[in-house]
Amino acid sequence: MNSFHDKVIYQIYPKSFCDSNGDGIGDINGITSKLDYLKDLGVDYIWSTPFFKSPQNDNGYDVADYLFIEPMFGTMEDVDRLIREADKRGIGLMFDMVFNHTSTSHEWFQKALAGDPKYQAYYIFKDGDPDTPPTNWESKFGGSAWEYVPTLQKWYLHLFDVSQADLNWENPEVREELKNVIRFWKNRGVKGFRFDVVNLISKPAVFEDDHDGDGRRFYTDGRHVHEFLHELVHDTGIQDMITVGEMSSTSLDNCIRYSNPANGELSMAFSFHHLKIDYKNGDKWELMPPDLHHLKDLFQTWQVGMQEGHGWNALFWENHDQPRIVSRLGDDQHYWRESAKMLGTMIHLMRGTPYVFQGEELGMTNAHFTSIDQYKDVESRNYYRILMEERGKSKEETLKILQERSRDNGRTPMQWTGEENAGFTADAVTPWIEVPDYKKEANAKDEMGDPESIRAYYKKLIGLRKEYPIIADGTIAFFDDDNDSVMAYERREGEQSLLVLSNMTADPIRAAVPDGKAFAAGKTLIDSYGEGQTAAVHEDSTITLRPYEAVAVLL
Ligand code: TEU
Ligand code: CA
Repeated sequence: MNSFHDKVIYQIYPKSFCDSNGDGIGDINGITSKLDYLKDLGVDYIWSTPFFKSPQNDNGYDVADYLFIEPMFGTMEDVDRLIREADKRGIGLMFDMVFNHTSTSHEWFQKALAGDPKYQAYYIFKDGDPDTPPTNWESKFGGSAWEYVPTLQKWYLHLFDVSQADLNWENPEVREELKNVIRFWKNRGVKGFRFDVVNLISKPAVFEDDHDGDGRRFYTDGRHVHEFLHELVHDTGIQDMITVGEMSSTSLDNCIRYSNPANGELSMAFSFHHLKIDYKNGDKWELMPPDLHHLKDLFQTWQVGMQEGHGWNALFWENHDQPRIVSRLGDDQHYWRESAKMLGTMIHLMRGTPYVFQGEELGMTNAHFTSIDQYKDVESRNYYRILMEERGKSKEETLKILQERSRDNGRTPMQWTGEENAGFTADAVTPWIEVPDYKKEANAKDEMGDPESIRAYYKKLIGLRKEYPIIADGTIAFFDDDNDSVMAYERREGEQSLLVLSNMTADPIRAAVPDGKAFAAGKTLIDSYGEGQTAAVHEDSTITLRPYEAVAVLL
């Protein structure tokens, strides 16, 4: 198996990246037109979220045909050209395989609805009476996870939207169909794959009510998931390609198994525990300030645990489902640049492969929308109703929650310029989702010309990983455990040591370093306050970090 330790991946949400033909919707030719920008940033792969045929109820995660390009995004020729042009620049394309479910508009589901037993066996249909769903499981987007089909007198399972029917992976014919999808794209020159919620594919033998939760414990990291993944990877011959699985509510042990090269499953895994540290009682829709102690604890557990188990982490703060990190863990008003740079440093110098989500490298912020009409996301719109009607929140509270938690925070148009439509689409066009009024200075044009910009800093971080093998391959250990304000870790390779300290707060903080003298004599690789800015070491082997300062020193 290949290792991807020195690679950096850039995630594109095509709908919001660049509109090449003035219909207000980003498209494939838009991506192709920005390849030089990505080449300059220094990334190795692009992971694009799905642009396959889809009714777009969940912006493409409801796939109606895995082998056909949704016309609003372009054509197969456009995709071929994108792959070719990226390849010329040394950039590989990773496609997003949504294999846990299909759109209910998919031909397979339509045949199932028409009564064809072969295709009914592709999905999870259960007999039952119209008033009682087979189990009490809840959809991740709110409401029951089951939908009744009166003509069939059967229920089907949908862990996500009602238009996203779960596939039955226990059926070998389904697995063969999905392998053919991989083979098709591999033959067209795709260099890697991201697998959507792939730890949910194996459902239990018996479906029962969950009296303690929403049902996830019965299908998360399910009974055959490792077998199924191994088979998929093996039979399609993608062992040496870069692959990443999105793992929902997963465990460390399972992620080790998913990503340990000896198992022949995936190159790495996304887990989300570190992005729930501001969920009150684990509930996304209840606000709480971030628990930094918990964040430290989680990184330590996962970084060290994956290392011990020979697993490999995907490192990330953002994606198209998450709010913007500078608004979430930083301060997008008073310490916009400092906190964005600090957060980038913390992640990029850890053990794992970093992902940059479009606009993160510019310090793009949350949308700060104030009306429900501005939101487009199915989950946000469902919860707008649920929070008010079922959970008794006021309209003001609900809008405040969406401002913090909506997936649309990460889906506003990529800010190419500081102008009206942010250079995302032509001036006279209305983009499918609004460009926020909030931080117009977070834009590629202005930042490209500024050596102190967040973008220049991200470019430097990406370059460091390639220049210093200790970042790609060094071991990791954490120190200064008792200081909740500072994330402090050491990477080590042979005689070399790299110390990375990040102040996660708006207050100046004293942080301990293992050896003051050595630290003072070390070489600063990067500092969020700029070159030559690293603070002096005090007598007691501590340094003072300024608000949101991060520093990496090589000893
Ligand atoms: O997301 C899976 C997922 O469970 C979450 O990130 C989800 O959006 C969040 O927990 C809801 O609070 C993946 C895709 O990234 C997402 O865009 C899709 O909507 C989802 O799968 C279904 O395909
Ligand atoms: Ca377009």
